[in-house]
Parts: sequence; structure tokens; C-alpha cells
Amino acid sequence: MLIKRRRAWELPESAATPEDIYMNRRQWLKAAGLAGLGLAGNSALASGAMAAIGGYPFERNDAYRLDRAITDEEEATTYTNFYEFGSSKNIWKKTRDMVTDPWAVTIDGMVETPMTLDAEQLVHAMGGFEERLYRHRCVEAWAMAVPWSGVPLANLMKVAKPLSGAKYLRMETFLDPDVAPGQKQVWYPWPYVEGLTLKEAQNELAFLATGIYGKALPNQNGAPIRLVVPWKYGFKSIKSITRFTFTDERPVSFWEELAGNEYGFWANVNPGIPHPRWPQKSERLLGTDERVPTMMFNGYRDQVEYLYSAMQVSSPRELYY
Ligand SMILES: Nc1nc2c(c(=O)[nH]1)N[C@H]1C(S)=C(S)[C@@H](COP(=O)(O)O)O[C@H]1N2
Ligand SMILES: [Mo]
Repeated sequence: MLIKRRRAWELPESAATPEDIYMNRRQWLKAAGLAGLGLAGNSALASGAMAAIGGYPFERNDAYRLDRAITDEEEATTYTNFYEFGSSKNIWKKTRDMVTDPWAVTIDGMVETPMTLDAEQLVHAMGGFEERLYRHRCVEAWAMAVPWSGVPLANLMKVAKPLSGAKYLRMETFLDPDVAPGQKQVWYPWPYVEGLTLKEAQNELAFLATGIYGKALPNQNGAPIRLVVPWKYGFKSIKSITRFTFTDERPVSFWEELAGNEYGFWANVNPGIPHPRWPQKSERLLGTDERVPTMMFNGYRDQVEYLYSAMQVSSPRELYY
């Protein structure tokens, strides 16, 4: 069994049935909650069972360097995009009621064994915890540079064991309008969905973040696990992930479904390809009035260009919006 740290409510592998595996998120969380209650009298077990993702700060991987100052922590954690909680940038306080531990994550689709497990188990099974400094470029032309903590997304393949026909990884954010009032706005295609090719997901830069600034992610930045793909516009870096689906069909992402001519599937950063409503030549550094030139692939060309160099495209824009 890949999962080393078993929580109290988990069944030994031998006792797991397809019903357990296909338990939906609500059922899973209920079972987790009941198991937690059952343990209330046994503090040693209970505290062990409810351990959150810990061990911060992780050692920094110096392979990833910045050309600019790290963004002020308060700026990066209070100026956020999280449409589940509203469309303004200052919704961070509204995320306070999110419960991120336990956090059920389902892995399904074209995999050897579909499963639902806790976010903490998942990232421990993936392994490779470290800190990385990355630039982040929002399609709206603001940018930040932050230290993320987490694990390489490529390590998801060890846990999920995709079948040979799988070509894409589809990711989904939680759906709970009682917690996230933005999800009561029915004209949005909730839940938030994003996708990558499996080749992109296995690129060294693709990162599953659990923390920022040497601490666990605050809810507003996508706790407990969020994607970070720094060569793409920020909307690809989906927050608070509850499902990873391996598929042979290209996923339709949330923004693509809303406005596919403005926010496409590929969304690679390119200063030479304007958004239909604004230029992408430069970016404002969060917390300052300073503008700097935007870089091709957000400065990660050497690491990612091979992914796209042989691709047949129908228009010069296709890979960059
Ligand atoms: N589920 C979800 N993920 C999301 C978003 C969102 O609204 N919902 N916004 C995206 C956008 S547009 C950006 S720029 C980044 C912002 O991440 P940050 O708030 O940590 O800076 O998250 C991305 N991930
Ligand atoms: Mo964004």
C-alpha cells in the first residue's frame, strides 16, 4: 500500500470494497468526522489521527531563482483571486470558514485503482517536500514572486498509476455553496476545473503546493493543496483541489467554458500575444507601482519550450491565451 500514514477511519486495504473507494466526498467527510469523534477519549491516537500537513519550513531548492524581490507576504495573502468567495480581490476574510483538515481527495478516471484519500496522505505518499521561489503572472497583468512549499506534481503518477491511454489530468476544486457563497452565483460553471496534459503535469516545474512563506497555505491561497504552474497564466493554478481525474479527453476548464476566446486551455504566458481586451507586454508587481516587462513563458522558457515546439497549432494565438 502506498499510503504510509493511515488515519483512524481508514480501512485496511483487505477490507476496502468498491463502495468505500467510490464513497463521495460528503460521505467520506462524515465517516472521517465520526472516526474522529470515536477517538475523542484517546488523545494520543486522536492527535496522531488529526495531524495536518506539517514540517514547515522545508529546505529551499535553489534550482529555482528569482530576478526580483519576493512579494510582501501580506500583499500575496490578502490580494487574491478565489471566485468561489466572490470576484473582488479582498475576499480573503470570507474564506475563514473553510474546513481543510480532513480534506478528501479523489483520484479517478483512467488509473489502476480509483481511490479517495486525505490530502495529507496524498502529499506524503507523493513525497519530495521542498520550497521553491516562483514568479506568478495573472492574466490580468499583475504578478508576484513567492516561496511555495509542496511536492512535485510528477510524483502524483506514483500514487495514481495512470493507464497508458491517459493523456490529460483534470483537476477540480471543492463544491460547497454553504461555505463558498460565490458558488451561489449560478451563471458560473462550478466547480472550478482546470487541466494539463500529462506531459505538462510531469514537467519539473509543475508543483502541488501545500504552503507559502514557509507555512501551511492560508485558506485564501488555496488550502490545503493547490496547483502551481508558473509558466502559465495564474488561472491555471487551481486552488483547493478535491479531484484528480486521468482522461484521454482534453478537459474544459472553468474559464474556458465561460469565455473560451479569452481564456484558453493552454494559457502559456507570452508578452507578444495580447489578451483581447488588454496588452500582456508588462506586468505590475503586487504591492508596488512598478511595472516590469513580461517574459516568454514567464521566464521559464528553458524548462518548458520542448512541450510545445513540435505542436501543430491552428493559429499563432492558440498556445498563449
Ligand atoms: N478554485 C480556484 N482556483 C483559482 C482561482 C479561483 O478563482 N478559484 N483563481 C485563479 C487565479 S485567476 C489566480 S491569478 C490564482 C491566484 O492565486 P493567489 O490568490 O494565491 O495569488 O489562483 C487561481 N486559482
Ligand atoms: Mo489570475
